[in-house]
Amino acid sequence: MKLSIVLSTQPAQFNAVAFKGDLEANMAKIAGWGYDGVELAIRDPRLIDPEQIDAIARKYGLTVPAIGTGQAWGEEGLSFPDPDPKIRRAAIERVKSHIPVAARFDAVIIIGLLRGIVKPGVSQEQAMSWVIEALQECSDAAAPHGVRLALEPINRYETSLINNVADGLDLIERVAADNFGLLLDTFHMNIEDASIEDSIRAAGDRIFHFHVADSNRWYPGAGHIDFRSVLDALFATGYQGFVSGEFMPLPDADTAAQKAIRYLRGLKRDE
Ligand code: LER
Ligand code: MN
Repeated sequence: MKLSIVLSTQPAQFNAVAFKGDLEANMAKIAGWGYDGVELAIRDPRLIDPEQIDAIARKYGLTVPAIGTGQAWGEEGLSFPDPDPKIRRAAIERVKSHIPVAARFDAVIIIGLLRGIVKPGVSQEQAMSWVIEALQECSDAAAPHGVRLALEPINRYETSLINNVADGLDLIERVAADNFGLLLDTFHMNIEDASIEDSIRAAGDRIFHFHVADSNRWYPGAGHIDFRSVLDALFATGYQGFVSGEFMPLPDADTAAQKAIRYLRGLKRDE
């Protein structure tokens, strides 16, 4: 099992990103604890130097399996279904601007909260149709670069757009692009999906990336999700990607990261 953890390249408000601040120091620590990769949360690719990040990641033997884009929503308010066409366009262009970085790392581009919420005055149908058009445009732009996009079903308390895996699979049919799939997150599935394992089996080879946090969004092992069963179901689909830790920095980021890897590596599984 290849394990990564979310690492922010800029300061951010999102509280399940454990590591913020000095990139090299963080990568050194993360590699030292035995992680194989870092999932990079990047608000705007113009604010980072991909060559420098690549060099640091290589130095510590870390892969970059995925790029998170949600800070553009959290910090700037960009989203696909905004009633303002300028904001919708900016959200699409922001995702497209991640494509060269994603291609460099062979990383999946994550569409989490950038898919947005339904704002006042916008119908659910209109919002969904803007989301679908945006995802089609971004998937089409990414395809020639061999880059894949992964939409993350997110629980109802954060958005009313695509909450569970069934919604995600319906969206995949409507977007109809081979390089468009899903990022499944155990925290959200624990809230929204009747059976995490059944949802994983239903998503099958459309699972492009995977987030782990326990039921309380603490590190795996701190809540009541049965990770042994969940990970067995995930790898039974033929999943070859990373299992990426995205959990609260509690009791502190370093302790959470170390407890997570110790727990996940210690599970007796079929793999
Ligand atoms: C991001 O990966 C995520 O899981 C969401 O909860 C962001 O709000
Ligand atoms: Mn997530």
